[in-house]
Amino acid sequence: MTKVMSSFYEVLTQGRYVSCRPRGRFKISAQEVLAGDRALIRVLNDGTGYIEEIAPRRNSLVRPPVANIDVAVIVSSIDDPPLNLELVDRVLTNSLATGVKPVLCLNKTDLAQPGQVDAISGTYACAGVDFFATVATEGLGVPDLRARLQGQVSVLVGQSGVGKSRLLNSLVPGASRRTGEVSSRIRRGRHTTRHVELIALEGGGFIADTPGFSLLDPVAIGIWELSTFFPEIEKAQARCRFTDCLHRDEPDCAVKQALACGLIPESRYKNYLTILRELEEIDSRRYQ
Ligand SMILES: Nc1nc2c(ncn2[C@@H]2O[C@H](COP(=O)(O)OP(=O)(O)OP(=O)(O)O)[C@@H](O)[C@H]2O)c(=O)[nH]1
Ligand SMILES: [Mg+2]
Ligand SMILES: [Zn+2]
Repeated sequence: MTKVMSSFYEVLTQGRYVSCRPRGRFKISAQEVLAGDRALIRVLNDGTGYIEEIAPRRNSLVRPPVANIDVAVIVSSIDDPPLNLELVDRVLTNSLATGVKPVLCLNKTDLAQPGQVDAISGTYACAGVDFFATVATEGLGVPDLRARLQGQVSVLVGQSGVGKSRLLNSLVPGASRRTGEVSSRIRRGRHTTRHVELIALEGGGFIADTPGFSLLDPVAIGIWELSTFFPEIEKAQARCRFTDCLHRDEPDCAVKQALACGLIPESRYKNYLTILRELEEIDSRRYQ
């Protein structure tokens, strides 16, 4: 399923796009289908088709409505909007908790101060996350990112204005002509939220642009589970004195020691604590 609109969906089968409408015995409605779904379709004589069955999903997102995603490309920019590593770590955590592999793309690196890109790249090397630096407007760094996404189903996520649409156009020349500009700024009041389109990548794979921000809604994560999404924290915590250490104010905390000697980046630890506090608040509200 490459595209889901309110009255029809588009299915790619054997190299051909088939427009499907709800009909037939099952009448699967647009509410039940997501871009990214794998479907069994029946093609009619006039070349259109309908869906008979949707295969079980490996994962799915609500915003944007996409299923069976391999990779979330978390796009941020050096400036305009300013870099926000707290948002990056939140989306990164939600992505991992949803079972979608995150990849970081730092865009607008033409606006970076000397050494800034290396510092951020170093921070996420500690976190074991693939990192790409790009200038979407000039195509810099785009071939490496394209190679990483080959054969995968990916979504571009990130704040409005970071350059997701420019990046998509740089990854797949001509993509905007096919999709039209999808922007949260022009989206207001129009029913485009369900309109997600997977664009075929040359050489295999698909990618979807998403307007505005996604993967930001809180995902149910247990407080003890959180550190599993921060590999550098998880690695250090084996040496904490208490096995139930949350690495806040507990004595003999190996995570705080690792932080002090630079093995854990400050921003990552700080964002871990922020997310932890939020998860605790959600928990306490649930048991009130
Ligand atoms: N300097 C610089 N500007 C860029 C770069 N990439 C994109 N821009 C500019 O940033 C602005 C926003 O880019 P978009 O691609 O529309 O941003 P978006 O993430 O799709 O935003 P939404 O659709 O609102 O979510 C545009 O004016 C782009 O030309 C870059 O690498 N460097
Ligand atoms: Mg856009
Ligand atoms: Zn600890």
